[in-house]
Amino acid sequence: MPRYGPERIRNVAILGHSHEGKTTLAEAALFVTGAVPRMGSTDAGTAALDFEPEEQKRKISINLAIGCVEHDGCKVNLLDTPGFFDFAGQVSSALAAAEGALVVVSASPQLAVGTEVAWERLNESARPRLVVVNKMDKEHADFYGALDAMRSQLTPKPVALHLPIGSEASFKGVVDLMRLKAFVAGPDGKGAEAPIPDDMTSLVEERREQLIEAAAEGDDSLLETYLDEGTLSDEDVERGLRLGVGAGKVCPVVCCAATRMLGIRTLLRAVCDLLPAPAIQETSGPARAVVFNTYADPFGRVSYFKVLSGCLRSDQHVPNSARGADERLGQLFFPRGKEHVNSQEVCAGDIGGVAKLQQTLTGDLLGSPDGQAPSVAVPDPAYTVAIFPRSRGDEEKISTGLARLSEEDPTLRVRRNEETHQLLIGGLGDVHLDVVLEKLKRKYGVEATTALPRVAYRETISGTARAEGRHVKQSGGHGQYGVAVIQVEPTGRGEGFVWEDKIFGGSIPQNFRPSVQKGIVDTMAKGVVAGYPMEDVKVRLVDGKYHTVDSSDMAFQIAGSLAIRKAALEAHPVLLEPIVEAEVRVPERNLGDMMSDLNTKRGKISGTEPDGSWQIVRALVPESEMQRFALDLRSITQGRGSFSTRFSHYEELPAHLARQLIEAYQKESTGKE
Ligand SMILES: Nc1nc2c(ncn2[C@@H]2O[C@H](COP(=O)(O)OP(=O)(O)OP(=O)(O)O)[C@@H](O)[C@H]2O)c(=O)[nH]1
Ligand SMILES: [Mg+2]
Repeated sequence: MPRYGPERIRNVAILGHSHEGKTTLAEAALFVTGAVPRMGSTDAGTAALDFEPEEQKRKISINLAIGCVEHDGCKVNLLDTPGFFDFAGQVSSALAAAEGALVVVSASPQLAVGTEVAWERLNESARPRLVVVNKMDKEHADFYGALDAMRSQLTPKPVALHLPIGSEASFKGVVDLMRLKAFVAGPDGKGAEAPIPDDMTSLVEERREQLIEAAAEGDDSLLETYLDEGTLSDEDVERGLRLGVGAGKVCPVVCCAATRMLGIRTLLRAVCDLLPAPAIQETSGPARAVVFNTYADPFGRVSYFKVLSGCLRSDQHVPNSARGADERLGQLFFPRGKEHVNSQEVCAGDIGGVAKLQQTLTGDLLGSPDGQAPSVAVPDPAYTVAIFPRSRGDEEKISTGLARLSEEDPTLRVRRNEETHQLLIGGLGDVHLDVVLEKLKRKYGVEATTALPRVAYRETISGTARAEGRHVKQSGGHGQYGVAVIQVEPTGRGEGFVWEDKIFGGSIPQNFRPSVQKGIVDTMAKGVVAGYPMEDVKVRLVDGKYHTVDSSDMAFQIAGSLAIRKAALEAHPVLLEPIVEAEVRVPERNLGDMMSDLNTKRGKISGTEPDGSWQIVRALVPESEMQRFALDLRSITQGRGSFSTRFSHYEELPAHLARQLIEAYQKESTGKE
């Protein structure tokens, strides 16, 4: 592959609702430009870009996949992202490397949720974009319906750049409103220039007028010319569009039929014409690159990087100063899905890959440490489950596998809950975590199951009690003898454990009293009535008995433990549950449903606040009720809503719920003894 200067490179993220044809579009681009010998199909599992078994099984993209194509003297790196919301983390990676985006939609008047979500995402950084109306060949394909729906519901308002010639089965090409030329598929399958069909003249005129207006808004001086003269020259139209697109204000719409490979070359041409080239600090000088995505497998990782200045060369050593590492680069390549096009160098503005870096991870800079790596917000995990190995002894393997998987997936969070001793994995949804389990098995040979996480309840008491703990075994040999009598009462919330030694005289000698205390503290830490740590209890040691020969530290620890178990059960034990403060963002029309959902979750709404056409709901909700919230929110809002939670405080669990947990635990633990 020849070397392309940055001005002739376009890095383009492909975004949109699931199933609109993003991967197929990229496959078509690979095929029509001769980058691959066959047209891949996501239905048949032959797509170069959806090459992982988890993707082929579900017929959706899961990982960011990169394919480079050359067209018309331009090199376009297509970054195909998954449309499924669970894999939104991959969109972040793509946006870290791409200057521009293609938003792919179906030729339908129904605006998909994923289109709205992608649009909002791109608006956050005013990202330059083109809209691609795909599936023009399908029955009921409706280019103008799709265009009108987007123009009425999206800001900035998209504007047509290409118009389809024919529709459904007779779709055969496009009219380019900027060049005022028509392009149709020629007999050799390649695009050929053609006259604009007569029956389209007035339509073309009308839509070109709209395009010129949009171009005029790209630049103040153009706007003046336009207002003075009522029109713009062809060069000014192109310049205005380029400026407007670059500022994220003008969003031109093109159309195609990806499966039939129609409209793909004109689309690539529009990408080169209108989307911005990478902004490069320096084409010469020391090499600097940022790693924006990592693909992990048991044999080492593959790192995808974008060169910010200079050129990286195969077999070169480069520093990764953040990690204090010197990385030796192996063979560099340009990625095409799983295929690698080897290259001796990858230069400023371009995207490349390299295998087996030792320490470098996503987000790291390679080369000169000056300046900052472009950072992109990664969505926070919304759904967390506990993970367990299927076979005993596989804990280690699970941890290693998860560590590797989180290298390639910034939205996968792994942590151990010290209170419940569970290993937790957090992601964006249930499908996301299912895929994690499948990858653990396929790549790291370990099978795991999941369950909703154990909630970190706490135990305390609400009444007082007095109880005796008696540990006496004196049948033959050295006996065991310890008796402790305690009184318990609740302390203020948050005071923890309070110990009082109120023994007058020597019913328990001084040296054994700490043993009683230790027995009580250890038992409380493990849980007394329901298996959760007990706190906010004052224990008064009031009496006991000992034996000069048979008493021991251990015997008094056991006596203490028995005493607290008895006392706690009698002192009206209660459970405290963690309450989180949730902030939920939903479209206005879903507000009612959202409030009633939070109500059924025992939530207390603390307020709502409008945010444009959205509402922000704040509520205090028990953590146990929020465990499946990500899934419920998605079904209530079709995926538009988002939320965050943070721990607020502990509150008493309603008695009937507490009773269930206490009884279940008592049954289980008496069964064991
Ligand atoms: N008729 C028709 N079908 C298409 C076209 N493009 C894609 N499809 C079909 O639409 C379905 C989804 O295509 P994909 O390319 O996998 O969609 P995607 O946008 O990558 O989906 P995700 O990866 O889940 O986000 C497949 O069945 C394709 O064959 C098209 O131009 N015309
Ligand atoms: Mg896809």
